[in-house]
Amino acid sequence: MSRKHPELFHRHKLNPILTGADWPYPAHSVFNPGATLLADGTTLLLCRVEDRRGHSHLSAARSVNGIDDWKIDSQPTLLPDPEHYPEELWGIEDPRITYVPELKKYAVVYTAFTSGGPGVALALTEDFSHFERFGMIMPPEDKDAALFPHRIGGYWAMIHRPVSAPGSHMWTSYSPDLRHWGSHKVMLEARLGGWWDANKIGLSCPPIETEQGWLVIYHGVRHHASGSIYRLGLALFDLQIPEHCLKRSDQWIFGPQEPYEQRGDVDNVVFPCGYTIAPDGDTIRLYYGAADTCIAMASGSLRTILDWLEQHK
Ligand code: BMA
Repeated sequence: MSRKHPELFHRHKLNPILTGADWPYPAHSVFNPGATLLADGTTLLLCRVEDRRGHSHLSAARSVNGIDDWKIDSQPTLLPDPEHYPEELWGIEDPRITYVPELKKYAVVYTAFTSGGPGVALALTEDFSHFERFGMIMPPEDKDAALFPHRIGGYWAMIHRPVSAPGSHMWTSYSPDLRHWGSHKVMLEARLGGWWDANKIGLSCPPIETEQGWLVIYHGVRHHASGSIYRLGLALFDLQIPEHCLKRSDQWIFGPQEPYEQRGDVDNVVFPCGYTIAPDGDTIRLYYGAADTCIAMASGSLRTILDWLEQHK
């Protein structure tokens, strides 16, 4: 047996791949990007951009190779619109992108933040230039949400993370029309006590459809005397009943380790909101916010990740 933990995700040597200094307009920090591959193979990141008020908006960055030479929208791509959507008064954050073939549109599920707390909002887009806003679809306190790419049992399905006193767990909810949500089911609970994912967990990227089930990368928050540590774990869910957990890793698989992950506006945070899968169907790239300050990428093999989960469930 090796003395080292296997590295399921390998950090890119050019990390961090995007920082506020790359922005075409004043940006304090850029982090927690949603990600997708466009039809022509271009990688699009929808980045959370924080300004000096402390409020966030979303801006698109596009790159042919998904690593460098990013073309960043010269103006914010999606701004909060508190006049029409008061729940966005303090900004919009942490987008998760899902391409929905039935609609031929991308669903962007993001956090809308106001004095009432953070809630879950939805917008649809075909081109990341025009957006059809649905407003808040889950009231506060709720975040870390993403849509499944197709209906399950005839209904749209979404993962989200409402907060309640006993703990912050992941839930699945269903909708006939993307506006009205119900049939709420607990999907994955935060563990207790000394676990790395005790008390508070949340979805990282949108669920990944594999032959074995929905692969879910989630974050666990470990609170300790001098702060908290955001790390990632794995779980697999039934394709037809996505709140039914088939496997869950006991160990975390990725955590803050490099200086850009350990030091920033919020120390010790790795926070992916998106991934892309290469045409080989196996190579996954995880795009993540590092220390709430910049954007980094790490890649792995889906087959290797699923094999590891089988051995460590
Ligand atoms: C979470 C979210 C993320 C953030 C993380 C660490 O609750 O708000 O946007 O990256 O905390 O600060």
